[in-house]
Amino acid sequence: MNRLLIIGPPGAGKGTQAVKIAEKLNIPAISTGDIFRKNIKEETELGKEAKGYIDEGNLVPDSVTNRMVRARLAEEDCTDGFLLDGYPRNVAQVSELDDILTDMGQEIGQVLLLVADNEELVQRLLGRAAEQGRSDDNEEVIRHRLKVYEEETAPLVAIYSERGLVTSIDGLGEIDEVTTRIMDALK
Ligand code: B4P
Repeated sequence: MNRLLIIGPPGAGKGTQAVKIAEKLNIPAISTGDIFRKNIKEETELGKEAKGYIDEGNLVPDSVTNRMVRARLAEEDCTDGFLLDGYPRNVAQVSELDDILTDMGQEIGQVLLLVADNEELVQRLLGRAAEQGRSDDNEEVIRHRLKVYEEETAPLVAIYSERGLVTSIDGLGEIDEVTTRIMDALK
């Protein structure tokens, strides 16, 4: 059963690849960032809670994020697998995801780690800023998001490596090349 996580720094291509891989595997791609952005656009209570954190490049509080992910994973389309993009993002969220999956009688199958160097990441995100104008894609906030990744999310690699779940993927090169690398790396 495909229960996959994709992790990596901002701009590594998580969202880009998650959609493509999930489509090939016929499972839902669940992006916490996308869910937050949709709620911000629709001005829901969740969106109002998340907006300030996202605009500054900080993580949204775990209480908000965990509740949202638990509800999403309980939906019927996740029964046969899912690809989680952007969650978990800190050590506390790892524990919460363990609890959620235990409650569902499931476990993580594989963790895909997308790797790219910082300057490439900044260039990609500035490129997206020019095209899409996302509120957290300006250079100051991008550099802060990279710092938050190093402090909060990078430690997850060791945790999941100890469980034998991590596969590193080179995130550089054409988008389709990276997709092929990921498909070849799936167990
Ligand atoms: P995300 O939406 O996850 O944003 P991201 O880290 O920038 O990744 P994204 O998936 O959008 O970009 P990608 O690398 O695909 O998070 C945004 C914010 O939401 C966070 O800062 C936080 O505030 C909040 N949040 C989300 N999850 C949370 C959680 N669990 N807990 C708390 N807070 C949370 O792509 C970037 C750019 O690179 C794109 O323009 C793309 O076209 C380009 N690109 C991708 N692959 C490429 C390639 N191979 N070559 C060239 N360009 C490429």
